[in-house]
Amino acid sequence: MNRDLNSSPGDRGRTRPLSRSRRMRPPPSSQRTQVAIVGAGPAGLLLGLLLHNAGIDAVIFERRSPEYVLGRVRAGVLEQVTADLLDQAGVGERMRRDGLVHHGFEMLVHGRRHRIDLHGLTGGSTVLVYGQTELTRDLMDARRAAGLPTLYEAQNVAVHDFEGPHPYVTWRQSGQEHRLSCDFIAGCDGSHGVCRASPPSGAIREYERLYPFGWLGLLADTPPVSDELIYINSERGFALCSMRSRTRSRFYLQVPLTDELSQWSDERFWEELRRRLDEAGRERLITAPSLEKSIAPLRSFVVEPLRFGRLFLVGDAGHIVPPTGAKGLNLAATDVKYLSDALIEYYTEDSPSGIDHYSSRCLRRIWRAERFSWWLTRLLHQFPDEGPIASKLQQAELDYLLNSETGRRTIAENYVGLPLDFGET
Ligand code: RFL
Ligand code: PHB
Repeated sequence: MNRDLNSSPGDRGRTRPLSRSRRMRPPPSSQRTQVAIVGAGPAGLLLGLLLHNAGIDAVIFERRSPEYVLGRVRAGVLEQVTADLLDQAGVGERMRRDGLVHHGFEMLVHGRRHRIDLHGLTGGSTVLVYGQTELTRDLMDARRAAGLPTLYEAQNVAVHDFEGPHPYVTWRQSGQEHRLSCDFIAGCDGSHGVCRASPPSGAIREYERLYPFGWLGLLADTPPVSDELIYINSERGFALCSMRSRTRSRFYLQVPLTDELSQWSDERFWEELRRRLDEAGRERLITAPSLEKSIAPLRSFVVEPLRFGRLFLVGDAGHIVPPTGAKGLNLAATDVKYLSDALIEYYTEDSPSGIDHYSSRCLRRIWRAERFSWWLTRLLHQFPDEGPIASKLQQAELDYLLNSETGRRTIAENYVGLPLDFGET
């Protein structure tokens, strides 16, 4: 066991606070904290709050403004494990009030609808439809209310000496260079962050698959076309009808990677969606001006390991899934759970066991979700480069799965997500 976390016994006394004065939250000007968190997306904000609730200090560095962070439209579906974690962090009130509990979803395959009864097939599990933007706002509000330090618009954030006992973070703000010493660094800075790029080359292994298409998303104030989400496999390509509330909808279309946003007027989007929907969907579709429109490429990506001495990679910084399985934010939340438990164990029980197991515990769950997201992406999208046989094989697999209770249960079990502890290998 790596008890010393790369420090000498003499160092450990200095880097392991636990005296009463050290555990009080220092003002940012003291230039020292226990955990430096890079990135104020959902992973960084949730980690900061769980640590604060356990009496552990953290400072968050974010390169964007709060408005910019809240302007990104992303995830919409929360697993029960994620929703429970938000309750545990004390930010679940609005989510429980405004979130929509979904007992199932529909799959529209070549004009025929099939329902995946999540609740019935999994012995009572459901998912919660609640936008990532709202969840981020709840976390930001809780952080502000508790007076916790978040440095927005921090430039040139860099992480240093995390392989040794005295890591530190440097950044630039208002034209000045700053430095903050810490015990640990949590890299919650997403897929283009600085933390994943910081370990020496050779220390990190990357696994990647790119898909030959992207998702064009559109948000509009219009009622959902169905009470539940509809995942659509049509000859014209994948589409998804999702929602944020009873009056706000989110739609996605599979588009070629070469497409530009400027090619997609609202009119063209609605027309294409209509063509991929069935008659019942077309009848209920009410179009409205887009509030947001964006194209996201699809990617499966994992790095191993997720820990380098005193630096941890968390959420999208360590792994990306194609959004088809709605797993990205949920995985980020469970990484945070494993890391916060590990750090709390370290500070309160003087045990590095959770820290030592962080990477392997997360990776096992991550690979399960990567597999499901890859598989569902393959099942539901068109892959024109693979020829007509690929589409025939895909249809046969869907025919088999959707007409078998075992097949539908496989989809349902993966969609609602694994429990936090899912047994031995
Ligand atoms: P984020 O949200 O990207 O936040 C990282 C933050 O780090 C900041 N940052 C830096 N800060 C300081 N210095 C630097 N050098 C920095 N570099 C970056 C960034 O500005 C940012 O604020 O990562 P996090 O917190 O790990 O959260 C991950 C989730 O955002 C992501 O996995 C989900 O949105 C994925 N996802 C979905 N996940 C689900 O669980 N359910 C869904 O239904 C779902 N739908 C989706 C999705 C992602 C999508 N896109 C856009 C790929 C739908 C879509 C279309
Ligand atoms: C969304 O509402 O943004 C959403 C829902 C389900 C997915 C992906 C995205 O699988």
